[in-house]
Amino acid sequence: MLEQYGWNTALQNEWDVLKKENWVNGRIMTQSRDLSKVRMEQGEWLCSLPGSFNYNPSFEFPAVGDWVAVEQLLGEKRGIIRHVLNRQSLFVRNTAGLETKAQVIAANIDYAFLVMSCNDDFNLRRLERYLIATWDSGAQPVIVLTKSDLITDAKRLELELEIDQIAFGVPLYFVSNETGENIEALSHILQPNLTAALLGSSGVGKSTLVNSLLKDEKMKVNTIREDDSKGKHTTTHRELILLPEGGIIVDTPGMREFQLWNEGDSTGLSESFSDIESLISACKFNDCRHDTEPGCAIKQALSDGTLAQDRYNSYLKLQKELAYVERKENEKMMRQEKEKWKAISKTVKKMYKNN
Ligand SMILES: Nc1nc2c(ncn2[C@@H]2O[C@H](COP(=O)(O)OP(=O)(O)OP(=O)(O)O)[C@@H](O)[C@H]2O)c(=O)[nH]1
Ligand SMILES: [Mg+2]
Ligand SMILES: [Zn+2]
Repeated sequence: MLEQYGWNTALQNEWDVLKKENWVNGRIMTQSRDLSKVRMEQGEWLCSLPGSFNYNPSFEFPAVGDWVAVEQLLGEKRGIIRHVLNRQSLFVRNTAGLETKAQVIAANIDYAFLVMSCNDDFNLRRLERYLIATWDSGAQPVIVLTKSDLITDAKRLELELEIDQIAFGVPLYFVSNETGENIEALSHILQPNLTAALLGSSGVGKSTLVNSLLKDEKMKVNTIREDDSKGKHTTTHRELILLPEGGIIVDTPGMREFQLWNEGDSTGLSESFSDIESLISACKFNDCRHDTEPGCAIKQALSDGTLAQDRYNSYLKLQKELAYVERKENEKMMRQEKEKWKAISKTVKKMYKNN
């Protein structure tokens, strides 16, 4: 029964070692500050989080899609989340603001459906960001362009060509909740027991897409028909939903800004920009700064037009952004380490004084 929700042998093996008396396994369906709805074998339970989870950064904080161990309250259909099982993938962003802070969007997803609408919302540079985050998450990206009913064939071709320049080999679907285009194809990707998360800006039609896949009006959608509703969020929390054909989908509130997260192990940039990375390896000098050096493959590609200036600029910008987050994280760690040693040396000094 939990297999329906994605439970597998790897999780079972981990669970066999981990489980204690009164502990029950389940998957987080929705998550608010300190309450989660968790799907157990026996149904849906409302579970709370002990104070020990309330710390920053919030990586360890249980998220939608997580498999957790719940300590059952004696004889009741509720409990306390005690442990998060190993995550098979994790989609994270950096919360907007001055401070860098990781925010987990969804855990254990097989596919990241990167949703943009064909009209107002479409932005190639944003798509690059989402792709990097997806490669780093461990999930497979699928590009979903919604509202295909609103564009001409010429516009469609143009979008296809643009995307082909930055997302080689990533599956791309033009989708319409109006005409039903490619809804069937998406539900085909979502084989039983596999999980996909819908990721994108507000108003692009994520919840409407869930309804199309459900063949039901379960999700609340924006009823005001503007091009793309900006700044108005209809969906307010992340939710995991079981589809009739067996797949699992996570609806999320639209993200206004999408900044990248990096713990120093990001390979998403190299994966997303393999075109640029292979040019760099063709530069004559290993330490080429692609500035005035002779035999620079980047400069050559920029001048003959095989590499678009916009794409190169984007690469440099994202590289800087990732380096910035990593530096901030290192600083934070060093500060914490320093505080720890300060506390230890204080205790030791006290001990000497007392002797
Ligand atoms: N023309 C057209 N309109 C659509 C399509 N899909 C959704 N819409 C409309 O777009 C608007 C926003 O749809 P939602 O599903 O609420 O968007 P969302 O991405 O879930 O937005 P948030 O929950 O705020 O993140 C609604 O008015 C939908 O009716 C489509 O395929 N074609
Ligand atoms: Mg929504
Ligand atoms: Zn160079």
